[in-house]
Amino acid sequence: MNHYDYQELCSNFEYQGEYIGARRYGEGHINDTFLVETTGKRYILQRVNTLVFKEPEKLIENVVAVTEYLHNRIISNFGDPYRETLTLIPTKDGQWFYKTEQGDVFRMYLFVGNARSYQTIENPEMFYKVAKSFGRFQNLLKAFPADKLHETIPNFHNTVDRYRLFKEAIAADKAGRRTEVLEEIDFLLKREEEASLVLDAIASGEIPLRVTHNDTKLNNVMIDDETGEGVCVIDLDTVMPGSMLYDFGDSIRFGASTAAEDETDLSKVEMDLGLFEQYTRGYIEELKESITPKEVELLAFSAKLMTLECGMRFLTDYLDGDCYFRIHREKHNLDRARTQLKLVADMEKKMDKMNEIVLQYYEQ
Ligand code: ADP
Ligand code: GN1
Ligand code: MG
Repeated sequence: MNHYDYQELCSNFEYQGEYIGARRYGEGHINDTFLVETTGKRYILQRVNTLVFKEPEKLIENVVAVTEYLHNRIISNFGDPYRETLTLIPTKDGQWFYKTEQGDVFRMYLFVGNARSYQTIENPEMFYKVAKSFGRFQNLLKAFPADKLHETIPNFHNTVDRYRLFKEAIAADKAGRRTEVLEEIDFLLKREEEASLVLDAIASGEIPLRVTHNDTKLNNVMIDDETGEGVCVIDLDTVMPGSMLYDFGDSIRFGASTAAEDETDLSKVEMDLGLFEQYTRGYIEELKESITPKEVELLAFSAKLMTLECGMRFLTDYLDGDCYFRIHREKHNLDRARTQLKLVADMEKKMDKMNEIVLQYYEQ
């Protein structure tokens, strides 16, 4: 990445106070995130990853539309809109992003204070609260006009299309890594048949398209330091029409794992049924009124599907030479892919139990 003069970059935005400094922040895999300290408030400065988001102007339009809508909804619920959703800071010439001469796109947000995002669940109750947060987020957007949203990444959770891209990557073998990962390739190809279950149910109208978050990783929710409640859902770049199953499944994939996403000791990696239960309890509690029988039927399966899809995306990127997800070491994407496949295998063993848990909370 280029070296920027952060003070100069920030000076394009309408922030309050005098600039003190900026440092790299957070553990996202996609954008470059910086915490900006000033004598006034704190801010987040982000360089949007334009290899991933190929039409950044449209991405920003989505974020503006969604955050404006959420601000109003939160105000009508007597909440604090500057804390309970993201707030974009405009540039001095009234734009919602700043484009450098080289074409890099930056945006600035208010920093959500007295809260943190976590990489692992610290106690089961925390995961229950995270589930409620993502459930509430979806409820807040229930009446959002979906046709206002651009598809920021086409086919984002189209698992069938992800298989197509995976097979293309195997065939091209751009980085010459195919022979090293034959076992992982085989594991994924054996499970291709199930890839279309959710898409088929959407196509037949059995499950509805909703406005969903689509990237419901634990570190995309800010948890209040005092109350432990999920206070703000962040990373709104993939808010698009989707299925609630994507949001549920992706949360389980990351948050219910007993190990980090990039753990190299696979004996540590399992899907914790206790955490699965806490999340299911919170999610169904929030969405009981809208969840359909078909969604209930596919809820536990969606955890496996999203984990399989994510494992396949990591492996595809490994085969392609690590162009999409930011890596911090050699074979990082392979390590990530392997944890996901281990989780899939573990979920297959636990699927009956997972389905029982879903029914228990749905029928309660
Ligand atoms: P990425 O798309 O790369 O995942 P995110 O938008 O999720 O980027 O930001 C990365 C991290 O930065 C988050 O996990 C969170 O810790 C932190 N972060 C992002 N926005 C804010 C904010 N407005 N206030 C506080 N922390 C934030
Ligand atoms: C990326 O941006 P971040 O780190 O929250 C990715 C998700 C993956 C996740 C895997 C836009 O999420 O889809 O599930 O990594 N986001 C995008 O950790 O591709
Ligand atoms: Mg993120």
